[in-house]
Amino acid sequence: MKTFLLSVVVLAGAWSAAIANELVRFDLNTYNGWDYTRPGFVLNSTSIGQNDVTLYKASNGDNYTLISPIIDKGTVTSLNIKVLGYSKLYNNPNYDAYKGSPTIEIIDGQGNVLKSVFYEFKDKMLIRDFTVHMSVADLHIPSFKVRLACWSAGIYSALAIREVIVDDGIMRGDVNGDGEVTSADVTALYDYMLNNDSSSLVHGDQNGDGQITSSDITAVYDVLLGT
Ligand SMILES: [Ca+2]
Ligand SMILES: [Ca+2]
Repeated sequence: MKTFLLSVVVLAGAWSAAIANELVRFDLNTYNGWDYTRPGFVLNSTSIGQNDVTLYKASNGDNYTLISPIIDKGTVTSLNIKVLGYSKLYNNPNYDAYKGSPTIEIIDGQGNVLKSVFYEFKDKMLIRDFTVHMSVADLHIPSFKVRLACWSAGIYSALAIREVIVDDGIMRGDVNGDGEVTSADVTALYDYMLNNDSSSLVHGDQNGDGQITSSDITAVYDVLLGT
């Protein structure tokens, strides 16, 4: 095993782009199961590409929101939610970027809000993209959805959603949580499994099966070796 570890050290220097486990996505090609709560509207590549998936309060009072499919992939302790959106371009004095500021919510199957983050636009820039990182801890429910809304937006202040990516916020292979994947991450698992030393163990369950076993060491090697 020592020989293998040494070879990993060499490979680790060439390794660069770790990714987290993607849980759900919304974009031009992936929108099945997403619910845009605007009556009669058809979600498709054209409507998304034309920035027609807008979040606002309609004249009848309905809030048009975008809701993800149910996410049910085991206990989630952290989330990254990236949203690419555009403020709608209105040449109108009633335009108010603040009202078009998005709210991202974690909701349960009944629509109850479990976590919420408000991303406030502080200026009147009309077109922008933005990223929200949302951390969710101890979410002891079997499943959840992500809801995007602009609760105070109206017809002159809508926000269009173009892309949403939700991942588990855990870099694959980064057991000790230092932002890199190196042999130290393998060592951290060995320290825990052989010596019950959890001092470097931040994300031990790499394969998401709820246990820390040799399979998690294999998962780290898979990242290190690029397989
Ligand atoms: Ca690491
Ligand atoms: Ca595991």
